[in-house]
This record gives sequence, C-alpha cells and structure tokens, in this order.
Amino acid sequence: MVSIDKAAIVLTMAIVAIALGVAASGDMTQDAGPAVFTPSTVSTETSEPETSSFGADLAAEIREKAEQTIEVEDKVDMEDTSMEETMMEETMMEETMMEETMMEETSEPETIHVEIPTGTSYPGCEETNSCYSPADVTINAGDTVHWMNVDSSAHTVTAGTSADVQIEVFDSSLIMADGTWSHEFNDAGIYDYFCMIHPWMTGTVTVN
Ligand SMILES: [Cu+2]
Repeated sequence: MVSIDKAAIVLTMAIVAIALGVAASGDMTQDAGPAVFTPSTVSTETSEPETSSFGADLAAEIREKAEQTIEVEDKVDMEDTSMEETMMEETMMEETMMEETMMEETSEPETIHVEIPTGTSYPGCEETNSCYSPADVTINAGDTVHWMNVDSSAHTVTAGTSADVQIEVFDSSLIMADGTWSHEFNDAGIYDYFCMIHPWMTGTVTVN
C-alpha cells in the first residue's frame, strides 16, 4: 500500500512537475513573446528602409526605363522630323523648280488683250470703270497691250489724262469700229490713258 501510495505521490508530483513545466514553458513562451516580438519589430523597422530602398531602386529602374523609352521616342521623333524635313525640302525644291519653269514661261513677252466695249461713246461706263475692259492691267516690261474696238464708234488710247495729255508717251489716234491697236511697254511704271473723243473713258497699264 505504502509503495503504491509513494508511487502515486511520485506520479502525482511528476504530473504536477510536468504541468508546472508546461506552465513554466508557457510562461517562458509568453516571456519570450515580447523578446521575440521586439527583434521582429526591429527587423520590421530595418526592413522598412529596405522596403523603401527597394522601392527607390524600383522607382529608379522604372525612371531609367522611362528615360530610355523617351530617348527612343525622341529618336523616333527626330527620325520622323528629319524625314518630314527631307520631304518638305524635296517638295519645296520641286515647287521652286516648277516656279522657275513657270517664271521662264511667263518671262516670255506676252500680249494682253483689252476690249473697248460697245456703248462707251456715251457716259456711264466710267461709273463701273468699264470703259476699257479690263480698265486696269498689270504686265511685265516687254509685254504688249492689244486693244480691240468692238464698239460701233471710233475711240483712242492716249497716254495721260484729259487734263494732262501725253501723246508723246503713246497715242493710238483713231481706232475705228472693229479696229485694233497695240503698244509694247518696255519701261516699268504706271501709265494712265484715256480716249480723246470720250474723256470719261479711262484706263491704266501698270508695267513691272
Ligand atoms: Cu472713245
């Protein structure tokens, strides 16, 4: 009985000891908790800069890539611009060549036609500046103006104005019905002219 009691006591003590031990270890775990937590907090704190430095690295990397992309885009833009410029230059050169060709064509002496319309022997055409048609012409030096009288009355093409007649510059004398008269203008200037019979008839020839 005693041995059994002893054994029972030992067993009980052992159980208690284990229980205490468990409790103690539990306490230890609880105690260790903050101890472990503190380093982990520290490690979290240290990991935060790590995270931010990683973020900074990532940001730098993204920035670098973005810059590279921009550089590539710039290169593409430059290539596009240089291509556009080349195309524009080519177009401009073509246009210049065309203009030069046209200039060469237009530099040939031309004949410009002016009509003396019907009904101009009566006043009225001066109100619409249509006593010669067209009343104002612009030509190049060396060009010729050719007047055709389609009216039934005779008219003149006389340099100057009725108040300042300049027959010495040019004067057609009478241009009969259906008659024509031409004059070559070799000197630049603005030449007023009029009809000596019907002084309301006026026109100008501008020579460049
Ligand atoms: Cu006239």
